[in-house]
Amino acid sequence: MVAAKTLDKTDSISNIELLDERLRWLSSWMVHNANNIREKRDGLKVGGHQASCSSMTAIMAALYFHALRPQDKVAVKPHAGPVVHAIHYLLDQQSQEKMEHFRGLGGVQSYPSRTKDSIPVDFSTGSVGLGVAETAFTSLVQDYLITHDYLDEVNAGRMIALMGDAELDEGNIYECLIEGYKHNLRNCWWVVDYNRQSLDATTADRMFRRFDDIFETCGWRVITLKSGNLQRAAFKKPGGKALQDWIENCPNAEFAALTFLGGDAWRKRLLKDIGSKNGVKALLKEHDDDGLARLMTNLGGHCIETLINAFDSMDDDRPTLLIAYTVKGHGLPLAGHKDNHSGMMNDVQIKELRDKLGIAEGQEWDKWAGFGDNTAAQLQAFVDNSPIAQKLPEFSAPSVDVPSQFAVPAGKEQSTQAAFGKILHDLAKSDAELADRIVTTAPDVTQTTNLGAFVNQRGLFRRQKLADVFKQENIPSIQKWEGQSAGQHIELGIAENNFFLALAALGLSAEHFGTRLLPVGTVYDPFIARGLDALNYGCYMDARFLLVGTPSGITLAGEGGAHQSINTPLIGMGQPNLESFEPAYADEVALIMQWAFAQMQDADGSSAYIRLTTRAIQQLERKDDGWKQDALAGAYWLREPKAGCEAAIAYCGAVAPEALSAWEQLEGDIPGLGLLAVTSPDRLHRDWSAARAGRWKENANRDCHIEKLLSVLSPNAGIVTVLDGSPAALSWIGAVRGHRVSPLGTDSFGQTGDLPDLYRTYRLDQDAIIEATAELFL
Ligand SMILES: Cc1ncc(C[n+]2csc(CCOP(=O)(O)OP(=O)(O)O)c2C)c(N)n1
Ligand SMILES: [Mg+2]
Repeated sequence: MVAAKTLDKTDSISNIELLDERLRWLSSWMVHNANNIREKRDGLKVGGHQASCSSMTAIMAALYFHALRPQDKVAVKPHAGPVVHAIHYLLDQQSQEKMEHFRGLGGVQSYPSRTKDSIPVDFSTGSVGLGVAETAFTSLVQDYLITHDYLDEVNAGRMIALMGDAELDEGNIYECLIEGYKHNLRNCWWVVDYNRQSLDATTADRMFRRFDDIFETCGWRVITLKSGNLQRAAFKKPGGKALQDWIENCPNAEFAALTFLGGDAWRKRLLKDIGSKNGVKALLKEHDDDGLARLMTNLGGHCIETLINAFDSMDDDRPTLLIAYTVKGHGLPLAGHKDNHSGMMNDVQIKELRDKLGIAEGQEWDKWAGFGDNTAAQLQAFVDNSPIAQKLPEFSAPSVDVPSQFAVPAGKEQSTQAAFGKILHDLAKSDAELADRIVTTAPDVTQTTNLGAFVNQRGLFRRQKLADVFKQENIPSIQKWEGQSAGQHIELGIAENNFFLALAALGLSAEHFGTRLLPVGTVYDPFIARGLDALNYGCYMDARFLLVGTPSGITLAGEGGAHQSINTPLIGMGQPNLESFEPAYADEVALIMQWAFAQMQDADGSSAYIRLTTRAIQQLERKDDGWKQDALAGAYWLREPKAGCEAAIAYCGAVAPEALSAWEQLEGDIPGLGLLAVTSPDRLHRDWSAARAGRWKENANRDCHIEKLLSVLSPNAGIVTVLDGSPAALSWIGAVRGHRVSPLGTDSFGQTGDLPDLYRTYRLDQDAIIEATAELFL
């Protein structure tokens, strides 16, 4: 299954050259069709990137039709998306209809999407840099599976990123490089489409060789493909050395401009600069203008033979950066122009390209138009037997049993964070299969987020054994920090971006490798913002993980304004594919965690985010389990209101004691006052939106959970909402049935202080709740 296909090189080079050309055509045509031929209803530009695609077609042709192995996985530069679709079109795995609907509803997505595209997409891309780094974390996950005997080493794939050179400006690339080095990253290729152009401009010449240094320092092999075969042959001729030196020293912008201008401009410039050098005139004379342009742009990243030789040479598991020099817009009239990122060929230009390729008008979508029958048959056979045709389908891994309930940690006073740690610890001590599949991770906050007990029980993951020096020296420590291959905690450095990318990679283990892992990651709640794009990226790929943001809010008191999260409840509400909760009591934590592990495995499920606190509060005596179902739906009446009651208090999370004591103070004066325990503003709001949309879309007239809960109150009732976070997370509930709302919460930066001072200052205390409730009656 894993052996690379042996191909007759000479035959395959010429086939791949033709395929390169065909991919350039199909990707150009797809963009052209969407922008210039398909009917437009909104007057908006459709968009697409012909120059970015053609910059990469040779690299992609050489990879997909030669070097790829069935178990390898690829992240494709977002704006080269059309090229992957064209590849699958040649394999009859993509339809003309979807290509015609490029960037239309149900059509080929602008950027490769795991969840929205119909072709196999290993990694979504779009936010540049993230897909690249994701390959490294997926390789780490692969190693985790190998050392835990879930995957055979012989089936290890390479995780490959096909990246634009501007992606090298993204900071997350370097954070990932450092983390990769710590974990002995292997089986990872990053192939740079080094066209030295980004969106705005040509790249700074000063960067030459800088990337080599950086990557080599981090243990990577760097291979640079500067020239193609034609250039290398020319360099060997008289005058060739002068030409080579000239190319070496030519600034990026000038090279790009001359590329755009073409053969005549190249000739004039070369004659001016090096015409007097031995052999140069004669060398230039060997080529007509077109030939000279071809020679000058015969860079490594456009030369199939150079590319496949390079791929063939990378036959071990060393992480490798392959810098393939290219021209943005290669083979198109856009080549080299600094504005070509969103530039498109006009009608005349696309016609000229079509004619040059011998494609008749009306046959633009024919896979092999312009080739004779024999060549067409030969190419089809070649493609059908190529590596990409052998690509393994994604796996669907069976679910892991989740115990029907998690024991609630004992203790009259507990914090939700401590309860979370204890529940995980209990799982770690159990022989439940679930416990074996849990992988925990944290960006340098393992201990302060209560993951320590799990790690002590289940061990720190390291491919190579890592001694716990403190233990060896018999220095007492509560933390066992010995790394071993069987460990189940992946310790990461502090970079939160890496943390979220690791969670995403772990959360796709079922689909990528056929073994379901259940990742649990903890992060200080405010620093979710630091990795937010990576979190969004993981959710967009529908990776499944349990995120725990803790501690949170101004309840963090002494830690001050830089550590107190404010808007994370809104992040939880706004993020698709992530169900968020903020429990107040330990039994709610147990309930939600149990639900989350099932939800993470449900085909229509999602990831989950739980916002926790270190504030220990008095636990409740429950009469029965009646509250549980409602709690999972987002809220339950902790104190049931009387029918027609004029007021209610709705609280969420750490401020439960304040809400409860305010309720106790008020219920004598306001008989039947309700106290609503909100466990998930997110689920309440989603359900409300879905129910409203459902009335129109599916003609399904159903009440949503929050509507049902609030229907007990008088239509004129007022509601005080309170949480340690943005008040907007709850203030909306007034809109459900038209109740007046007085929202309490934090909407300015926190500061240091003790809890009574801060809750008073930010109006989260019992008095503030009483004042707000009283005001409802004014
Ligand atoms: C995080 C992020 N920022 C900005 C963009 C918009 N954008 C898309 S491609 C691009 C430039 C990419 O240049 P490069 O990686 O060199 O690709 P090329 O098209 O040159 O191959 C930019 C700025 C984006 N997609 N993601
Ligand atoms: Mg570029």
